[in-house]
Amino acid sequence: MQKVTDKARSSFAKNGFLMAEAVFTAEEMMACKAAAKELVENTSGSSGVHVWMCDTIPPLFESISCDPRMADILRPLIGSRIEFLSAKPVYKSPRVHFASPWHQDEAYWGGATKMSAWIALEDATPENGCLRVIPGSHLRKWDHASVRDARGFNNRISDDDLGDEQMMDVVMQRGDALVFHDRLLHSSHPNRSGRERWSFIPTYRNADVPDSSTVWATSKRIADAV
Ligand SMILES: O=C(O)CCC(=O)C(=O)O
Repeated sequence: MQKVTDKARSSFAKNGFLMAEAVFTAEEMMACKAAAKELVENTSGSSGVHVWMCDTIPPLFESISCDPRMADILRPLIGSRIEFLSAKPVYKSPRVHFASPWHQDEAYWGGATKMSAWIALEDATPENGCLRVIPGSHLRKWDHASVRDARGFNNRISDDDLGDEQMMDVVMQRGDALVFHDRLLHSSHPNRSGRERWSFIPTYRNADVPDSSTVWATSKRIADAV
């Protein structure tokens, strides 16, 4: 079991994210990637974000999202009554040569604070499109522009609006999970590797906090007080 120390909790409060290393095994990540690939190929097949709500999610995605190892990491950050809401495999094809734009996830769903975990289904580097974050940006709400184009992500913040904010590349090994606040500004690098890049992002909230967001009709409790 991974222990989230008081120091890690304070760092999460200050920076808006927490890196948990080697949460899942390589075998588990390869199985999740294979399932994600098959499902995405059987639907649109397109590069980008593919969302599954918790009431229609395939069993393998649900078991990764609700795994007790994730609950152990989330409990000190969210509270003892954790609700799983939805999960998204993210596919960056070798032909995606543009960066995913900067945004706060909250701009897409509103309401109470949610947390997500960016789980690396394969090693993530600046070359293949790893995540970028701005530590501490979760402490305020940023104004997003509404944009529609082939890059997806209709709510965005332009690089110009970020001024001299300190950006950080999040280099990860397969099986690591980056838990982040839904106000943390994040984006991802273009994929210049010539190979596919897959990640998996489940989202959670505290069941005890009223949430005015209308995005989720259903949720699933994954952890109670221990
Ligand atoms: O995995 C990525 O490339 C970025 C995904 C992302 O920012 C999101 O789904 O909010």
